Formats: sequence, structure tokens, C-alpha cells
Amino acid sequence: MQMTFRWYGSNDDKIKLSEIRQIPGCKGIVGALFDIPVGEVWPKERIAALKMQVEDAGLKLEVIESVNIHDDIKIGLPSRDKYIENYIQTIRNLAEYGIKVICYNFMPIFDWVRTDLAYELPDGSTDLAFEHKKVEGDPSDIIKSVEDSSNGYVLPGWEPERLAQVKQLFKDYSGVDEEKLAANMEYFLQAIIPVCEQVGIKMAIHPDDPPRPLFGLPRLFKNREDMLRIVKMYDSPYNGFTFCTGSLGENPKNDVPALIREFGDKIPFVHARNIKFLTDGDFHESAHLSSEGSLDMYEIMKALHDVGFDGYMRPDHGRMIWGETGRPGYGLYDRALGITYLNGLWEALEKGSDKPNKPSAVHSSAQ
Ligand code: DNO
Repeated sequence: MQMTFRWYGSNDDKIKLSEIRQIPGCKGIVGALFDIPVGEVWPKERIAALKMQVEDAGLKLEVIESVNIHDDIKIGLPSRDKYIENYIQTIRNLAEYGIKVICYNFMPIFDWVRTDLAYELPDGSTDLAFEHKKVEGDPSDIIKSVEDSSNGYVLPGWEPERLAQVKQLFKDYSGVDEEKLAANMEYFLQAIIPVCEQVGIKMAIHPDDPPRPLFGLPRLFKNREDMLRIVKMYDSPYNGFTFCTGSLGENPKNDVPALIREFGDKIPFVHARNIKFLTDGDFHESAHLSSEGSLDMYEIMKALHDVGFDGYMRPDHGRMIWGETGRPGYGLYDRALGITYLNGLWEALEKGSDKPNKPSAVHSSAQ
């Protein structure tokens, strides 16, 4: 397992690479070129510069989150072929610079959705929360509330240029139901996965967050059935999942460790985070520690360990603690605590794994 940390680049992240380097056991950065408009080819010089910057700080750059998918591909417009060609060129360019995993999502219009970016927890820290009643109305209300409470930062998937066209996008998606979206995803995967196989990059789709249809838009990655369908679209180790424990765990019907055991060989990248259920499917996020949330992080790490997970992991959204201000979900301190905890669980699993007969060993030495 290689522990990593998401970083938004020196222009957009107030967290410095040198600070990330000091988190014990953090080996790499999950990065992206956030300013390249969706659909355009990522130029080699820019990828090279980012890689050099990360390596100069003593870290690795092997995971990209995300190369986003142009809406024309998701809608299935004739122009999709041009955007797929661009996507393929980006994959080739990234492979040249040693990238091993690309995280992406296939969510229409909105990426992850939260209704509160500064939900106050009893200890005075704040975290992200989701209340379903708040997404039953006009999507522009939620856009406004995200923009007002994001501390001036652009959140991934909530780029202003994208949000400016939201009304038009809703019109463009009007004929796209779940079946059509799935067919468009299959078309995309059929085109790109053979290239990934050639160049050695694993694609890792991120679950829908939260895992339910929103604003009448279809969603393709919510549960086990969806995962089976995605595997079937193109069965290859290069067609994999970003296993986000929080996103899948937001639906209490999803048995997160069981999903890891079933799809373990298709998981090159893990987002590890905890959430706490409120009523009616609502939830807030929490510190990573099992006892702070509703997910058993030990069982999750154990399932990963049992399936021989050797991919990349990053802590996911953290709380704002110790007076830190910054991009909601993406501060330094609580994610660093998350890493330390996850690494601790992993070390215990590693050291315990060669001692399956421990109880009888203790018994015999006591005799
Ligand atoms: C939110 C993130 C998502 C994720 C994308 C992947 O914090 O987990 O925005 O990066 O869905 O494409």
C-alpha cells in the first residue's frame, strides 16, 4: 500500500509540498492540472513540470485525480469522438511521465454534493454534511450555498465556468437516462481501456457521491450491481475503481468490506474516510477513527489487507481543526491525522498477518 495526499498545486493550495513531506509515511501526491479545461489534451511540458516539482520535494507523482470527462462524452453527442481522442492523448502523455492511475468519475453535471461545508461537530471542529431535503429543490440553491461557504476556494467538480452553464447542461442531459448514460460510458471505456492496457495506466472510476440519483439526473456507480455492470463493460485490470469508503458507505445498505473482498483485484486506488449517519439517509463526515463515525475502518483496512491491496491510498475529506481555514474537506491537519491512523492500522495488519496461529503459540509458551 502506498499512502498519498491530494494536493491542488502551488497556485491553488495553501498547503506546501514540504509540509506534506513531513507527514510520516506519506509517499506521494495525488495531483492534477486543474486549470486545463475539461476536454483538452494535457500538454507534456505541464505534466513534466508538475512531476519535477513533486519529486524535488521528495514525493512521488503516480496518481492523477482527476482527468475529467467532457459532458459531450457523457451525453453521447457526435463531438464525443474528438473528446475521446483528446482523452487518449492525455493518457499517453501521462504514461510517459510514469503515471500509473487515473481517477475519474462519470457523474452528470455535478461531482460530489454536500449541503453543508461547515457542519459543526460537538468538539468544535467542522466537517461536510449532506441533508437530502436540501437537494429536493432547485439545483441553483445548492450551487449558491456551496459557493458561499467554500472559503473562496474552488472545489473539485464545482468549477465556476461549469456552474455558469448549469441550466443549459440540464437541458442537454434531458434525454439521458441511466441506460443511455451506461451505454455512453461503455462506449468511452471500449475506446480508452485498450490504450491503458498498452501504456500501463489503470483507470479508476470514483463512486457517485452521495450514491443516489440527484436532481433527477441518473447515477451509475452507487452499489454492487453498478460495480458488476462497470466491470462487464470492459473486463480488464485496467478498468478499475477508486474505492471511496465514504461515498459507498453513505448508503447503509452497502457492505463496504464485502465490496472490497469481492472487487479487490479491481481496486488500484482507495479514498479512505469515515462518515456518521444521521436520520433518513443524511450523514455528516467525521474524523477517520472508527469510533468517531459509522464505518468500521479497521474492518475496511483488514479487507484491503486480506485481498492483498498494493495500490495507492489517500485519506479523504478531513475536518477543519485547530483553527485551520482552507478548502473545505482538504485542510492539512485532520488529513495528516487520518494518514497516521490509517498507517497505524496497516502496520498492525502487516505485523499480524504472518502469525495466524498466535493464540496457540501463546498457549504453548504458557505451558
Ligand atoms: C471530492 C472528490 C471528488 C473526486 C472526483 C473524481 O472530494 O472525492 O471530487 O475527486 O469525483 O473524479
